[in-house]
Amino acid sequence: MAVRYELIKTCKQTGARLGKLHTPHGTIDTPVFMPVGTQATVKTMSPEEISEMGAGILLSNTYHLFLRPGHEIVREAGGLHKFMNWPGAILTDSGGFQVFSLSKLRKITEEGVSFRSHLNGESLFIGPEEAMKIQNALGADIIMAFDECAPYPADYDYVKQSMERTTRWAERCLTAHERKADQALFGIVQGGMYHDLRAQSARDLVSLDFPGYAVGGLSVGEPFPLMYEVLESTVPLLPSNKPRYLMGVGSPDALVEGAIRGIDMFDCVLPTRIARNGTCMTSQGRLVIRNAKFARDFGPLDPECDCYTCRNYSRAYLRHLIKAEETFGIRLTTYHNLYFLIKLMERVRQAIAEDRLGDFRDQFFAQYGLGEN
Ligand code: PRF
Ligand code: ZN
Repeated sequence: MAVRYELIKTCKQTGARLGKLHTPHGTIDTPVFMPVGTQATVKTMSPEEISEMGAGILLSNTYHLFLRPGHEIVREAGGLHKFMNWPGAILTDSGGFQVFSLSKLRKITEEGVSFRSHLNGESLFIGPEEAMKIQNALGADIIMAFDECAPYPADYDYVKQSMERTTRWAERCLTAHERKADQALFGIVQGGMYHDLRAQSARDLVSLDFPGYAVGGLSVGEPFPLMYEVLESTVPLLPSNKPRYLMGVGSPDALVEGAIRGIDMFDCVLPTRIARNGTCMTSQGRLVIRNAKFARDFGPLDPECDCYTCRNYSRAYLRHLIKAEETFGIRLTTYHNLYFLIKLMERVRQAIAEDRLGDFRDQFFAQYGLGEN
């Protein structure tokens, strides 16, 4: 078994799970936030920095690495871990989602998705078999089934067809996956915002017996309360002895609310993306460092944070670097945002261990604020 989930305990106040994810590249404490390294790098960060901030698992993308440099080159390099010099665990997304958000002229059929590369317009195709072949070559510890993430909003019949096809694709992925001994293939529950479709998707995928399950198709523009409702109806249908991964979710409030609803793993480009335009997650909520009011603020970015950035640099200096478009500024805000989410999850795990995640949520939101943060 490539990946084994060990449930340590559930929080008596909320039902959140404290666990361990044992992988061929280390054991990860869960709930966990996974930084995103789309192109086999977490933008502007070295693997040493990522590891120093406490991350043990990264996410990378099949779609991007297939287009460039090509999965055969990564295989020749000895796999993704070696290629990018990352000793920890890696999860690769299947390409199903990225092909819809990035490529041009895509066409979905029962076979898979035909599309044109967003880099050079080349006509390409990825179906379940190709997604497995690419991910087998990349060699991540956890690989994802090829799915379709329905847009929001979408009508019932569209979402039903798409969800049922995603299940058929999941079966084809299981058949095509050639490295079951050292790569765990996770199934992805779809079904949009429709509870009965989510339930059908969960039941069908659970009967296929994947080593882990993701909840896909959320955080696609729906209001947060609706996402939480879908989680409440979906997560209880997943087996409690396997990990559960909420795809593409990374705002602090959704991480805490997701953990409370039984999610073990999260990923999102949010912390790294907003860092690059100078938006920082702090204990007091989001802070836009470009703001004129920080021009003479010589205090730390977040007084409650003890990351490298907050220990050594002022808001005024960070504002200057970001406004001057200096790479070092982006490195510092990226480091802080990732550190903030990684430490948040550490606090979430501690609160679960002490059966007080409900209290922690209330305290956290009283300071951080609510909303699309
Ligand atoms: N499917 C896949 N990757 C994803 C998603 C999905 O539904 C999402 C949805 N927020 C993010 N990343 N394969
Ligand atoms: Zn900091």
